[in-house]
Amino acid sequence: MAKIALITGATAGIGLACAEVFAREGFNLILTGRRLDRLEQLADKLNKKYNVEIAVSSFDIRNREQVIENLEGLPAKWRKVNVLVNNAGLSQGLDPIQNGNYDDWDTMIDTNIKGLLYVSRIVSNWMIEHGKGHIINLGSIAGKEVYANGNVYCATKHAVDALNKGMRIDLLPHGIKVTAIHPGAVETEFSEVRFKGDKERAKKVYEGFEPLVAADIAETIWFVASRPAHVNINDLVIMPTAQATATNIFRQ
Ligand code: NDP
Ligand code: 8X3
Repeated sequence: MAKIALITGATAGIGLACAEVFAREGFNLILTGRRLDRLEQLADKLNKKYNVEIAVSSFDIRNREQVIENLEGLPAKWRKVNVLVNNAGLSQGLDPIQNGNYDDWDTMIDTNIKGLLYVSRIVSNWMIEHGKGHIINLGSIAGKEVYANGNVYCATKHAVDALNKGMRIDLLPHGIKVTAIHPGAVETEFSEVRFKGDKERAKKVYEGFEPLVAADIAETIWFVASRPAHVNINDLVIMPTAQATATNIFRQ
C-alpha cells in the first residue's frame, strides 16, 4: 500500500515543491492550503503525472474549528499518515517592535505557531494509532537567530524550534520521528507575502546572489524522510552558498 504524506501550505513555494517530490516517490498525498483552485490544479497534475491518489483539503490553518473539521472529516484511509510536513507559514511586515502592526503579529503567531499546533495535535494522534510516523517542521534561520525588525517572525520560528524539540520528547515512546528544517533565503512567494504584494521590494531580497529554490528544500525534506527507520535527523540548517547568517549575504 502506498505511503501517505500530508503537506500543509501546498499551494505555493516549498509545500508545492514537496508535493511534487513526494508524488514522484510514489506517496499518496493530502494537500492543504487556502487557495482551493491551486490545490485542485496541482492534484490533477500530480495524479496524471505520477498516478498517485490525492486528497485536497482547503482551510485556513489559523481557524481551529476549520482545521479539526477538515482533517477529521477525511475518509478513514487517509488517517494513516506516514509523513507530515508542517510547512504552512508566513511573515508579515518588517517593522521595529515599537511600530509593529498588531494584525501582522496576530497573523504570524496564529499561522506559524497555533496553526502548526492544531494540525500536529490531530496528526500525531493518527500516527500514534498507526504506530509510526514522521513530523517535519519548517522552522527557519529566523528560528536560530534574531535580526533587526524580524522580532515577531523570529519569535514564531524560535517557537517552532522549541516545539520541534518538545514534540520529539513527547512522541519518543511512540516511535515517531520529529525533524526541523531551517532554511535561509529561498525564493518563493514568501517575500511578496511579507511585503504585502510589493513585488519590487520582494525581488530585491534575492538580488545579487543565487538564493535557494523551493526544490532544494523539498529534496532535502525527501532525504530526511527517506532515511532508514532507525535514523532521525533532528535539526538541519540549510543556506544558499552565498549566505553565512540570516543577515550576512555576499551580493555581487
Ligand atoms: P510561500 O508564501 O511561497 O508559501 C506559503 C504557503 O503557506 C502557501 O501554500 C500558503 O497557502 C500557506 N499558508 C499561509 N498562510 C496560511 C493559512 N492561514 N492557512 C493555510 N495555509 C496558509 O512561502 P514558502 O514556501 O517560502 O514558505 C513555506 C514555509 O517555509 C513557511 O513556514 C516559511 O516560514 C518557511 N521558510 C521560508 C523561507 C524562505 O526564504 N522562503 C526560509 C525559511 C523558512 P495559501 O495562501 O493558499 O493558504
Ligand atoms: C525566512 C528567512 O531570513 O527572511 O524564514 O527570516 S528570513
